[in-house]
Amino acid sequence: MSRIKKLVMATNNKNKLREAREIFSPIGIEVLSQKDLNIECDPEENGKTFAENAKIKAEALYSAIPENIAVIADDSGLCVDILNGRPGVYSARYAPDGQKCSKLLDEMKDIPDDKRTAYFECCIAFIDENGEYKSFSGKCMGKIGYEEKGTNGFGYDPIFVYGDKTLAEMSAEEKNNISHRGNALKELYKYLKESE
Ligand code: ITT
Repeated sequence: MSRIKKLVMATNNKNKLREAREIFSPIGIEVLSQKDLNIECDPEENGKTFAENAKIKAEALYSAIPENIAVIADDSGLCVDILNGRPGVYSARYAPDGQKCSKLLDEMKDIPDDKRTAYFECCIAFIDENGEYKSFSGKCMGKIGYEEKGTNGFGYDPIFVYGDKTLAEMSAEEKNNISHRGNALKELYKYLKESE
């Protein structure tokens, strides 16, 4: 069991919130949104790494909430090896939603199969109810496909191939079991259990 039963997620991305809830609700941790607390928070993400940006978001929300409640923030993105890790921390800004996958497929159109390796990375910044900060990260290794497949998930899921499927062809449970976000949140949960 975790000593933390409730936390608020510093995000404006409803898919991240949904995935965090899918992972944490069954183990007894309620994930509130900024909206649930009537807080608007969207700090400038000017860090150079996922960890820096996650910390910026977590600290901004922590200082905006009136009560002492634990906070998590997720900064994540897709890193393509042949593109030297791009779009990386710029994944959200790479193209508007709905054009991200097609733009990346276009950039990758002449890249052969063995050079299409990529990974998702997620950094979770956690600030507990006493203001103590810790960070956790997770990765998911895969490949960039040749076309968009599947309608589940969000962002780059339709072109990210893991095993023989894209993440958008997986159920929520299947994705959460192997995803960067799932792996990072599992690390956080392990810490919460150990630090009881
Ligand atoms: P917040 O900052 O408000 O949390 P955001 O969407 O701007 O939301 P990021 O700055 O962390 O979040 O950008 C991450 C982007 O990387 C996200 O918008 C997606 O395009 C992509 N991404 C992250 N996790 C993903 C996942 O599980 N599946 C597909 N794409 C993902």
